[in-house]
Amino acid sequence: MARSDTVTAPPGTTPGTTGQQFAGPLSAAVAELCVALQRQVSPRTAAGFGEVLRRLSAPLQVAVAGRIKSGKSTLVNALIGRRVAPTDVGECTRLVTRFQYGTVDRIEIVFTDGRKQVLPFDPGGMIPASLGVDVDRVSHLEAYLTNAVLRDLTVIDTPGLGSLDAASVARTEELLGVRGDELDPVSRSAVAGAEAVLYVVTQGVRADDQQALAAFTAATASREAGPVNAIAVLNKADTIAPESVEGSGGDVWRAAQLLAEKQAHGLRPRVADVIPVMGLLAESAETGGFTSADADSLRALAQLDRATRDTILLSADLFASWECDVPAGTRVRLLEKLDLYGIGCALAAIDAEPEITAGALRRRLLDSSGLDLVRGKLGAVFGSRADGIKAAAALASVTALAHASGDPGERQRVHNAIEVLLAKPEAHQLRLLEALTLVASGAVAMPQDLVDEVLRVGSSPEIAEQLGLPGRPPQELAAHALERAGWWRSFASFGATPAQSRVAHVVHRAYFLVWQQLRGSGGGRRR
Ligand SMILES: Nc1nc2c(ncn2[C@@H]2O[C@H](COP(=O)(O)OP(=O)(O)O)[C@@H](O)[C@H]2O)c(=O)[nH]1
Ligand SMILES: [Mg+2]
Repeated sequence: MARSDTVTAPPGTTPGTTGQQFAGPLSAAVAELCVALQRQVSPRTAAGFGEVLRRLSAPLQVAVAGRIKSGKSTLVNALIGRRVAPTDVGECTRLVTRFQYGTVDRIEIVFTDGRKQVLPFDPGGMIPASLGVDVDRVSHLEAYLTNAVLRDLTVIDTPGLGSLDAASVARTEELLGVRGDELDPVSRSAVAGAEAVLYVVTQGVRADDQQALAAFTAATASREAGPVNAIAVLNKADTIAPESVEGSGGDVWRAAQLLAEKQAHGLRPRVADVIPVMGLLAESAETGGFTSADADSLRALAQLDRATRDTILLSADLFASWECDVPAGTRVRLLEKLDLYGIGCALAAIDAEPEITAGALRRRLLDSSGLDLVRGKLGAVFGSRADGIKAAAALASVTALAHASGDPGERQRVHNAIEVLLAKPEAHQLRLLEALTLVASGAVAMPQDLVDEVLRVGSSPEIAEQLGLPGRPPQELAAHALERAGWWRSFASFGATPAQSRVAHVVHRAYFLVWQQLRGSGGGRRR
């Protein structure tokens, strides 16, 4: 594994007492709890805890989920910065593939009986579209790659729910933990699930997408996806017809933004917001798919007379088939890499700057794709919260393993140990994540304005955003935090159900800690 064999701690990690590196103090605390509990439970449960420990020191596990053909594999390639996952057709698009960091590039087929077999890359450096083995006996693929992004993130590409192929759906669900109760509890269900989800939707998001999202017990088999650990993208933004979106003013990005906001509304509170992206453009620009030969072809297209150019840009069919000086094969290749919108962007860039280099053109396409925003969001949300997400997922796994043991004494010991951990002041962030998940999933009902407030406090890494007062001066933030702390304390005592009251205490404390922090930074004192 990447982390366990590093000698010096990567930045932003916390060393544990056992010599492993963790995403932060919460993960380290849960790891200590696992080590201590291993001596007090049956060998079977202890083996499960060992698995939890192993995962705690690994990078955050993010599943890329969504309907088939929504562009998941394309986006995975763009994020990793390498065209390695097959897209469109082939056996592998029906399998779950885990992309993780390794010191040498290597692919392994993992069979359902646990056996592994090395799989050579295809001549293009991709996972071969056909495996040459009986796919029905394959559990999933493990791809170890040297790409730096994977040091912090293990990316799990999924075939997608909603595909017609029942077997692929079953495999995806198993890996994400949805059907956890049917699996062997020690080795799989409690620990195999993803910890976070990047959910890919396209223009026509449907009700069953939302059901699928709700069903993702993302963090582990027993935890749901919520705004803490789920991000959604509206992919294929380039294919949106702006005239079909009111208020877009004919602009594709504006149209995508409006649609994304609408979808965010429908998906809330499962995800905090939906970011538009053009995965194909991002993939081509980021993985070397877009070459200087492509830039030359685009320059040739830019030379065409205006009438021809306008005609072929009307539709992909016309673009590929219309008679003109640029060979049809060349045009089809451009379509495959950039689609019509990307080609239009490139031509506009060449018009504005005829001497533009292939490198600069590639950068323009990357900027147009919106990938940087997705990366930024991944960093802000998953990066800053990896510790809490991993720790919460591990605690859920520990609880699930204790339950699966069937021994009431064991269950009680585990329960007590978790209570002790959660009672410590350092564990506040974990309690806040738990409260947030309870409120987001509707398990604890609250008036909508309070739900929104809890979500804001719990799911933003920035204090001013947590308080809903971006850009305001520290004194104002401090006063607001104190006021809300007081309000939530009285809500906890008066007029709340017991479940609401527990959440309210946690929110009160969150505001109190924010206030302390603001006071500390303003007056030169730190807490
Ligand atoms: N126009 C356009 N096509 C895309 C985009 N992303 C993916 N595609 C295409 O959609 C098809 C399905 O993509 P794939 O990544 O295999 O989808 P998956 O089944 O969700 O993994 C492929 O032909 C991609 O080239 C995009 O942002 N825009
Ligand atoms: Mg795919």
